Amino acid sequence: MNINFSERYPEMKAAFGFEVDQILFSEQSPFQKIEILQTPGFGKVLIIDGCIMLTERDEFVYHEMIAHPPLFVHPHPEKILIIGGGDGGTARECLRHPSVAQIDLVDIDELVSQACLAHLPAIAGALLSEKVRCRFEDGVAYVKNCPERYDLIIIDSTDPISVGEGLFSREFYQNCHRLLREDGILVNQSESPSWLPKIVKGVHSKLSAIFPRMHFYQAHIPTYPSGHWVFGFASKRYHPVEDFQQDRYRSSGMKFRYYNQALHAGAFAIPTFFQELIDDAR
Ligand code: AG3
Repeated sequence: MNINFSERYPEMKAAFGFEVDQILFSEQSPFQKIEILQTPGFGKVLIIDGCIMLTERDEFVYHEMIAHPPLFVHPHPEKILIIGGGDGGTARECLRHPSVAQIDLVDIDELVSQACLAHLPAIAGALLSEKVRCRFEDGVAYVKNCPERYDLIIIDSTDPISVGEGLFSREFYQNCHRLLREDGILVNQSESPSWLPKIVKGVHSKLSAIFPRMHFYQAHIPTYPSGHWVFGFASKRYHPVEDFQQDRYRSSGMKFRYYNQALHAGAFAIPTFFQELIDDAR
């Protein structure tokens, strides 16, 4: 077997590699290197700066889990802000909820969306919805000056290096808090407690200092570092499990490939080592 792409994990002195059939897209934008590869094992794969952003094989896990848990806790999610998410996968899942009337999507790099519209239309097609307003600018600056108010903010970022770094800062979270209505919810992709504990701990200490409720929930995403991935759920009012909107979930008739009612509650149960990591004040 020829491994012709591998994502390196410097923290672990390890890597994850796979065969590539064809390079469909490879360009350096002003912000980052964007590649879309055709692979025999994972379908098409979107890579940014050498890191796997999504694969056709398992993107449903990430996109269902970043969107539906908060959307089934908020009683009437209407207006959503997505920061990052230029591939369109998160917008696609949000649009499945009939109450969602407007999605503002702010991604720094238009080339990601253009590449995904050309090569991953089943994911990026959501960007063409009339409910979605795409703005290609820095999310950190957007939340600083934005006059809008939202029910839900979803931070679908890259890792906290390069352009993603500011999206993990206290000031950014503070501005997001201000943009949320009085019962608003913020969800962010928070990396891996197994292999990137410092990042997860940082997200916890910053968000729990700003929001009255802050919980993590987990998902198994095989093509991300360690496969053990978590999302932060920071909320002004609602409890992520007690306020699950069971009736709306049942009557929606929506079918998912990963998410379901039992998993909604189960995802918020976290392993002991992870609980100890965030309880440890150091
Ligand atoms: N967001 C990126 C998750 C981080 C993956 N990290 C890594 N491979 N080192 C995914 C965007 C999908 N909408």
